[in-house]
Amino acid sequence: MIERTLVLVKPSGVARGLIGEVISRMERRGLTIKVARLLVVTPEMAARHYAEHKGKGFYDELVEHITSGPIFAMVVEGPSAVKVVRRMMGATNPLEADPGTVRGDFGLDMRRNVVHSADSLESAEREIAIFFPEGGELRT
Ligand code: FUP
Repeated sequence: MIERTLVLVKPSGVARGLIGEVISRMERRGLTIKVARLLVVTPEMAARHYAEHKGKGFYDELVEHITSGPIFAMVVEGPSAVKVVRRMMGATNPLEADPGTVRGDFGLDMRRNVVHSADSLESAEREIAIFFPEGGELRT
């Protein structure tokens, strides 16, 4: 099934110049970038995005990092895009991420794990609405 998902290059990835690397991996795989933007995440957007983690020990650091500088947000489309992209990004903890994945190739720090991608179709739509309030479709 053709799906769409949300991918973020987090401030750590943008600061390290990895936007192009992440885009290029997805393009080479055959996925399509439907819409994209560079933006600074507000504390309100961060709270919506990380609502499931509120109250956990690492929550404050998570919000601090995601709001610390520009991020690059993308809506990405392709066959089974949610699962395919998650596998390409690698395990949440870069120490466990396989080589060949973005996190496995570029990260060692859980708090600065370079990228995020939605973990289900429901999360993808919820998250797209946060970063693309106009709907995540390219407008002419
Ligand atoms: P992911 O879906 O892979 O981005 O991971 P989660 O939504 O589970 O976690 C979001 C972020 O919280 C991760 F990028 C890293 C951070 N995190 C921790 O720091 N400690 C944890 O135990 C779990 C997640």
